Amino acid sequence: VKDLNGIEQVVLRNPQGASVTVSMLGARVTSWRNSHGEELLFTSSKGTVKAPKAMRGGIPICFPQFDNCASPEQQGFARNKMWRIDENPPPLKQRNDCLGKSFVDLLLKPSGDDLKCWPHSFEFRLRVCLAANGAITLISRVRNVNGKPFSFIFAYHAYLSVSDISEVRIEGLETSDYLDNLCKKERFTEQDAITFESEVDRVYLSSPNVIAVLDHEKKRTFVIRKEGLPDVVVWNPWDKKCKGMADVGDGEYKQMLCVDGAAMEKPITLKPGEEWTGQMEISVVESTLCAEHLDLEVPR
Ligand code: TA6
Repeated sequence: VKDLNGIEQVVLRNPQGASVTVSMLGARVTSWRNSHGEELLFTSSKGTVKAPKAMRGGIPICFPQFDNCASPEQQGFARNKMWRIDENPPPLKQRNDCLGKSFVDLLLKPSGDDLKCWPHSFEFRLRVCLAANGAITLISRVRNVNGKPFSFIFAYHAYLSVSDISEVRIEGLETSDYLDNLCKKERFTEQDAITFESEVDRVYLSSPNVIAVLDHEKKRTFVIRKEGLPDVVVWNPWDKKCKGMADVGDGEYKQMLCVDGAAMEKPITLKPGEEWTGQMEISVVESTLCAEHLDLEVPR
């Protein structure tokens, strides 16, 4: 299936009617719908989908570096590259490999231009899976095919769609330390569940692997489970920054919340031949009982 700009995308569907759309541009999940057809990810109404810069929203992949050399791209070039489908993906062995789910594997290898900017050869395999219960799982495997070790940062920059950011609470990061990007990356310790009254841009460090995003107005909880990703980035630009963002409509900050499974603070290092795996699953519970009643095993 092609999008409006002629860019190939893959649509996964489950028998219950849920769907996931993945664009070849950046291997970005651009849509995730539940079995009622309701969109669960935020995408900006002003989004442009023109290579090499993709639309704002969905789930972009941030890799391999935070600042891009001599390029306007932010948070790594992978999100603005054309990936390709692996028609012969490796066989599924275990539940973590998306056994019993519909899935697609996308591949990225660096081009000559990428190597000028970040001189390390890698193979990146992203597996995107849709489960029978509508959960989406993203599994990234990065292999070092270089002669030397290299280090990289990584994030699943998930733009969740919420009813109204003021009605949202994140549970599971209580007591985690975080770096505040709005305070020169100063380190603080979280004291409570997170709620939103102004701009938030934080990297929660070595955080628990299960967190819950409760949307009280929609009576919905996103449950995020991660593996191999120590950090969680939480970001909402709020009104002022939102006005300065050309590709976001005024007031659209209310409907978005970025919660990223990430390896940001300490880069991942791979020796030649080594492979790293980082996985994030997002499922939805149509209820906002607090996490302990939902049996989410959110550590507190
Ligand atoms: O995830 C947090 C953050 O890095 C913010 O500092 C903010 O600049 C934002 O992400 C950028 O998102 P974008 O999708 O434009 O890369």
